Amino acid sequence: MNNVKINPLAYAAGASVTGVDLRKPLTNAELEAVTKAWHNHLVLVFPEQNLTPQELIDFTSQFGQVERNDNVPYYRHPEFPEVLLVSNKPVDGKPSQTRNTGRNWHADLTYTDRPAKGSALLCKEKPNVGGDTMFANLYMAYDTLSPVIRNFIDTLEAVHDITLIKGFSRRDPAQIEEMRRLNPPIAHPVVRIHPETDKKLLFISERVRNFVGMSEEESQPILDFLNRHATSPEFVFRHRWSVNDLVMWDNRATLHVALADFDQSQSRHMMRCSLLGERSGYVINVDEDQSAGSLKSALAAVS
Ligand SMILES: O=C(O)CCC(=O)C(=O)O
Ligand SMILES: [Fe+2]
Repeated sequence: MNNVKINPLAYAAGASVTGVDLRKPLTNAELEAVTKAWHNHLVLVFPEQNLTPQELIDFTSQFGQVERNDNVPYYRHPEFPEVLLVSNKPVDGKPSQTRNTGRNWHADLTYTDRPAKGSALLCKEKPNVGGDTMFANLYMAYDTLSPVIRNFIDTLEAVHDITLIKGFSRRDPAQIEEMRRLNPPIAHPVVRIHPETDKKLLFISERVRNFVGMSEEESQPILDFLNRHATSPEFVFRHRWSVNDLVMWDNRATLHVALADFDQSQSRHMMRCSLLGERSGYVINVDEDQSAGSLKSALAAVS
């Protein structure tokens, strides 16, 4: 028996979860109910959860191993490296480097060999209006492609590139250098099978540069189509935050984007914990891969 109540918030994804206090460990029955809802609705909204950083870590760790953010070792909570601060509040008098985090459609940590299993984001301060986050259902994206395209993408691999994070080049140069060094371009399959639900999904993102064996020129129109398709309004749930909302998403089956639809002079302050995903992909030598497929090399070969 448990008092957990699940209420769907949209067709594509999203459900609110009430009747549970996340400051305490979940009972087995609660954990089971929440996990089931997570797999069904992909994005869970737990309102009125005023958690401390430690409580956020403890809650998240009930769903897997919590990440320490070593691939992007900046803006972690000073005492809790597991907690990333996604905030527009100045740090030591300087603009926060995470003030524009998540401004293009992405899943977390796909530029690593362990894209996150899930992430939990807790809202501590928000602007009067806006600062919404949108989520897109990647099962729907896959299921609604024609058999011909599905067949085409079935064995494709996509090169995920940290430098395609929107606004990346405006970050601190020393941090850019370090983030590139820690996260060389990595290839992941475009079609993945979710390890828990066994369903196929379209694992695409706006942080993909090209497909393996294809030039950027060849890849771009297909990428544009797949990203546009995956983020069709019909597949999207839009969350309007309240303070102390905790939102936990299935990072393997969704994309998300943080909208800059708010007055930046007002504070928006979030704490995030991510769960380590299974190992996937391989580091790719972009120069070698590109020279194989590029139009330029084809022309050079015939001249
Ligand atoms: O701030 C948000 O709404 C989400 C930012 C983001 O992409 C993330 O925390 O993973
Ligand atoms: Fe994100």
